[in-house]
Amino acid sequence: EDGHDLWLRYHALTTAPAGIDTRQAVQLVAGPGSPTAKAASGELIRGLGGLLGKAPELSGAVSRDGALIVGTPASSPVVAGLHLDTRELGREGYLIKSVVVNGHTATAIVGNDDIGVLYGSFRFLRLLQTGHPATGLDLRDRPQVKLRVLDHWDNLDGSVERGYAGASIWDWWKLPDYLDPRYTDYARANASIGINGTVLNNVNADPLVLTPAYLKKVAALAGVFRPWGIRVYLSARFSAPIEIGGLKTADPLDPAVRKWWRDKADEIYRVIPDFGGFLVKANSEGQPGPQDYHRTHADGANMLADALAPHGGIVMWRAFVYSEHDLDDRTKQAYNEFKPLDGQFRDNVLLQVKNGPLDFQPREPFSPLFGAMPKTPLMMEFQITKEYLGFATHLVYLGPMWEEVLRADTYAKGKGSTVAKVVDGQLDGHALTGIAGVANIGTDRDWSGSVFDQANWYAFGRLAWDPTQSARAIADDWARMTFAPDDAVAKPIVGMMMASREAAVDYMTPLGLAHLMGAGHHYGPAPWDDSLPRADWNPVYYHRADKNGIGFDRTRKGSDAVDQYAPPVAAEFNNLKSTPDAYLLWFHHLPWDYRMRSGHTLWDALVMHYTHGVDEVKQMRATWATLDGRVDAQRYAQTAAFLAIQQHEAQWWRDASIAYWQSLNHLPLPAGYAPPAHTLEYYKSLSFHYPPGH
Ligand code: BDP
Repeated sequence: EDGHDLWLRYHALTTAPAGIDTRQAVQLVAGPGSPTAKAASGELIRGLGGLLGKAPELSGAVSRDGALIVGTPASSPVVAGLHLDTRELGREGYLIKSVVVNGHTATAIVGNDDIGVLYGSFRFLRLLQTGHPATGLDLRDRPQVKLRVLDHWDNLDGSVERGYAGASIWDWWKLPDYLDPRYTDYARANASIGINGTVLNNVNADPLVLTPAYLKKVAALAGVFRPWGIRVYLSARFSAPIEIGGLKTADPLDPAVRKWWRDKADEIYRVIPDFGGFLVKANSEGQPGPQDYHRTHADGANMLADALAPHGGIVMWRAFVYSEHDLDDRTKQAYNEFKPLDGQFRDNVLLQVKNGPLDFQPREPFSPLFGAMPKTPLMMEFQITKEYLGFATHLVYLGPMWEEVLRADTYAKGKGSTVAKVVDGQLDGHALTGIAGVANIGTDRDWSGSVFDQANWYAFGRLAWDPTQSARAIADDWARMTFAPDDAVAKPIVGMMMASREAAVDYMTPLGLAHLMGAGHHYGPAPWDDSLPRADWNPVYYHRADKNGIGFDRTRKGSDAVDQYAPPVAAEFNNLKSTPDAYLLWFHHLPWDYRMRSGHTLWDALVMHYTHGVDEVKQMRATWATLDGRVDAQRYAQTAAFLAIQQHEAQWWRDASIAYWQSLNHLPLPAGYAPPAHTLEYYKSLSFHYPPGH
């Protein structure tokens, strides 16, 4: 097995699920219906065929026990005859219920629309894949978030920015004439976890994607994705009116520019009637934007929103903005820029905010924008691709990180104002809501660069559907579907996954440290680096370490980033005593001999955390070794080899970091802790010319 089948392997179950008689084919009562309805029954035929060893038989009525009744009340008389209450399912929701029809037991998979039925079909298959019986079922589910979107940082030349899983899966050269079967598999995999949108191109956008030749290619992909409930979106380059429109300006208040975008939107919708809208990175890291014309981000977003509105399209405007001219703490800049604009955006604009105020680090506190802009729908942006978390080889399950952010309490409207409630619209009453994940998908056979990186794609979809789900429960489903529905296999795997993120935080950036990786490619440790032209691109800017201490003072005595949070959160982080250890050096600059709650000095505690991170990876390797023979040889070997790389690199992170801090503080290591294997000069001398994804 090379991992290509993801969590949709449908290998034969060793014990038949209760309620299904595997001696005969399951009756599948489903109408022919729309392409989406066909996708649903097709998946059930494929899935049950694999799991039960016998494909179901299409049938007009239930005449045997164990049948499946699939459809909407509007399209299926059999479903309508069940008189189920589907009102609360809304759009895209479904119910799965054990019923009795014509004296026979059956399972109904019902939605108000075909896409709900498709999601319900995948859910039913998941139940069987994870070892649940097909009896006594009575569940209802619907997405808590409207837009559940993957952001591909794919370039038109086939490369992927921060991609560690091969090239872009979009074969622009052969599109629109050749539709690679992978496009359908991609859509199936996404539909199976409820993802309903995809931004095809990099936020550092090439305007060419908006030209007629490319729009035809985009339309071809949209056609493949449509039956699976997935809409396409494009990253729009703000200066496109100049670059491909021949205008002299891209000023959002200029009538000719506004007309250009309206015409462009009309043109797009002529070829892609259900086009989703635009994602925009503007005035960030050299990208053009409205500020080039002394206009605000709201002026820019609203212009595009006005062009898309007649067609029902939306704008996802990114808040990842910081400026080389702004001397304020970099982590404060997005809030400084956007908070004053609350209430100024059109109804079809979402602000897409990274989970933390800096940039997808192994750990950051939640972005203070969550809860601070009640009049604007804030869309969460997570990074699935592991740019800062060891690329494809390190086993780091991101579920716990995302859960930590979603469950964080903003206190915006008192206790219980979690980030999840901001994002799903509950807190401020928004109907337009969204979550985006920067995709980790490429042309590698296993899609994501490693088997375990598939779990991050999977968990993203599940959390986007319902941000209150547990990362552990999701890992458990994934492990059972991906490997085997067997405790002896799933439990150790879930254990490894659940420990993995904290391990990475510990060996890379413990106790609230951040942004200490190598310049540009972001591979490996370089806390000493001070070589980049912008101060806030350099690790030394973030750790502020010298012979006396370490950490970034963001309290009221320092940059006062704490006051961007609601008062109870600000008070918690401003006070050294109440700041959790996990965020200690994010908010405080402390002497090396500061006494931690544990009684250790800060320096000793740092060394212990680094070492613990490495030890956890050793433990993960040992756990994995016990699965030799219990999981297939190919995926076993890949994971074993990658864990060896991870252990080596965790050691490198630990040793290089400790060597550097010691060159500043000259302190001895706590008793029993091994010194770095090499000199600081050795770690500094390492260089990497062609790392992936840069
Ligand atoms: C940074 C990445 C860079 C992206 C940027 C972004 O290093 O490649 O372009 O985020 O999100 O983390 O725009």
